[in-house]
Amino acid sequence: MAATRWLGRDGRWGEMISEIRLRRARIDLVSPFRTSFGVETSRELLYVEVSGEGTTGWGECVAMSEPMYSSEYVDGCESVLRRFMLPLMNRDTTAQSFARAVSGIRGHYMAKAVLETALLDFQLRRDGVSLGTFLGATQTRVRSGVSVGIQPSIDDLLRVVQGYLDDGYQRIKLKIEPGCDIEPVRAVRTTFGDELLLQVDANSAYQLSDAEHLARLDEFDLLLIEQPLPEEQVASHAQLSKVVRTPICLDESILSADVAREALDIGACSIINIKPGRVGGFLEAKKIHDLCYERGVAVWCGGMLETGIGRAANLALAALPGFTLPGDTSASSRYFTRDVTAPFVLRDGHLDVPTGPGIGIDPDTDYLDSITSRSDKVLVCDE
Ligand code: OSB
Ligand code: MG
Repeated sequence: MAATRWLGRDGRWGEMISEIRLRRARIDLVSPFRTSFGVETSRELLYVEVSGEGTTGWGECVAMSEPMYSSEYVDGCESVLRRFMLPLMNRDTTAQSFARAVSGIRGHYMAKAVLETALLDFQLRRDGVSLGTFLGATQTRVRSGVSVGIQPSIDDLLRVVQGYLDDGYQRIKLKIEPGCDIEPVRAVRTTFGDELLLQVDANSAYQLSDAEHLARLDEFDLLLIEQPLPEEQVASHAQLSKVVRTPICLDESILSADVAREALDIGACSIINIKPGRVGGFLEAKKIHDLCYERGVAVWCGGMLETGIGRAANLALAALPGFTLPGDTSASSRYFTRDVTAPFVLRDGHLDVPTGPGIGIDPDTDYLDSITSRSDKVLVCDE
């Protein structure tokens, strides 16, 4: 094939995109993950691969199979990508120009994020720059926390938490829901002591009328309570924060840097969970980080049960200076018996930030192919 090179805005020659693929796969989780919105036993996967001139950039979609965490779901992401986003692409589309091109499409953050990330990985690999360097990372490794699903009994919970502490996790997050909140938190705090960094995540399961109940969590000295109320009820979180002393952290509600600014301005939260997939990609995630850093608001990197592709990218973000709290950036073994990349391994309670070009890691294609249900070429540019 003829060499397809283009002169970029920056005056440098770069490779053009010759092919984009959408890959669908599924991977089993090592144990069921129960939250207030459902139980996951496996992860439906959608990867975007952007290729040209022997380089491939990867993106992993964070949407789940059902619209229970948020309105997005993986089949919906694939649909909106095919119908409305991929048609906006050219051979020389960059992550930045893509972000501008899709700014008129409402919502669909997770769909935007997966393609934007694949584009960013493609161009950074081409340029030999790591995602961490591009974003402004200042840390070479990040502290790891772990998100613990709702367990059948308190005994089970204590056993699971003990196992994670033995692994070296530096912070425990307990999923909670009405009827399964005060007592499990009390049991973990009592068993593991006051030094344990402990927080909870309700995934929008409560109402503002539960404020007095949630205030009962104050005695356990939690780092934060994550997304207690529905996504749309940002202002109610500001009300809640007048009753509950535990810091409120928003996850689902924070869909952009603009929402983050408004939420902070009205006192709806004092901490933000940044998930690139939830906000449309790493460019927006970086804006949220910068806003919070400027204001002295702590942030941490959330997770969506990502495989190694998504995890590598999250680690680059989590290495920015404002990420002062341990994230849900756990080791591969917390999720899968075999990851699609070389496994991310906990060392001394940390994960290393990849340093290679782009996201800094490649999938094991044989293994990935073995869990792939289909891989469709969706854009081919022939010279
Ligand atoms: O709310 O943070 C959440 C997983 C899937 C969807 C939403 C959430 C989570 C987690 C696990 O809490 C985070 C992880 O370990 O990847
Ligand atoms: Mg959450």
